[in-house]
Amino acid sequence: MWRHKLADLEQTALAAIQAAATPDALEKVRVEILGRKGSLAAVSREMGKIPPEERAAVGKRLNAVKDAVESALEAKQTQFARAALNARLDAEWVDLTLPSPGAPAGSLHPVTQIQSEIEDLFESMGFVVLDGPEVETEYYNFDALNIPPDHPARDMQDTFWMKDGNLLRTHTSPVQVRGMERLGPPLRMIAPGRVFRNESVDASHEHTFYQLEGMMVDREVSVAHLLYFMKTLLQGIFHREVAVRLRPGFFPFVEPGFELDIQCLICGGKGCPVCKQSGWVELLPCGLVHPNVLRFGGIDPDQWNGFAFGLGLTRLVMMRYGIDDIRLLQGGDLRFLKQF
Ligand code: FA5
Repeated sequence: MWRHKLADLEQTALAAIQAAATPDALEKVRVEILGRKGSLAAVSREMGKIPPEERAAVGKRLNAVKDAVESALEAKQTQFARAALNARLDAEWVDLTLPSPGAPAGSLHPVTQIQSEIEDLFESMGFVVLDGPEVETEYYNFDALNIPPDHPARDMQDTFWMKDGNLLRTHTSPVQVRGMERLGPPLRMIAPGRVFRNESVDASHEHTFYQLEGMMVDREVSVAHLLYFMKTLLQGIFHREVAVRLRPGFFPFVEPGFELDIQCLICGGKGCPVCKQSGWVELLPCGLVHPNVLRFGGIDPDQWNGFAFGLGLTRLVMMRYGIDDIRLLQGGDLRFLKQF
């Protein structure tokens, strides 16, 4: 009778273990069989009722059932653990043979892009591209441009002075003089670059911004030549007619001097913070090179003359892309820069 009871118990227990579908269900089965109030414990408690001559055999059989149940439980637990591990490995699976996504690509800053376009345009018209130092001498930034010490024009451009008497160039015009010295007449040059002014910053003024200087020296250069190149420049950048106005402008290094303004493309001329509500943006001051400047460059003004211009490159970029605050351009915000 005990033999049958234990055989039934073993069979039921092993079937329940096999049927357990989850680790929780298996644990429940384990407690039902092996727990303190489980079916095997119930049999143990009844050992006293077994005739003494059968007790040893039943005890042995009971232990065998217990061992069989424990190894079935262990096998099932291992099976669950393996399945869980496989599921995790499946979820974390990576294909090591896939090509890597690569480093994120950067892009050229809009000022650099437009600078390159203007360089291409002027190179196609026989101009060379020159570079000049950002830390400049007083001589090249002012004196050689016909702005002697104590000249009120020095106050037009608030200057960052260095302790040694040099300065951060306030415009790209010093490259005119360096260019004349280097190339001699006749010459056609442009000089893009960074310039610095000690002035308060607002929607259209930065302390650090970009200009692009241009100069042509030849025989009998006239205002008509100047206007032709300025028109070609604006057409090349905007690819459409933009309203411009020319007014007299004073710069000691040109005579006559002009301010070439373009109608504000942010507000269409209605007035906004960028154009200071005037509808016009100062973009392209220019003029015929002053004879004194030619002399400083080692060129005889009786034989040669020329024109020069100083394009506000950063402002041009604002007009071209409709950027309504100059501070965005050097703010370092990649979300902004990624749009170009
Ligand atoms: C000059 O710097 C002269 N060197 C230009 C020149 C060259 C005249 C050759 C004649 C012949 P101005 O200070 O106006 O001029 O500056 C030139 C342009 O730079 C301005 O028209 C404007 O577009 C831009 N600019 C001036 N100040 C700032 C600023 N703080 N932030 C951004 N752009 C500026």
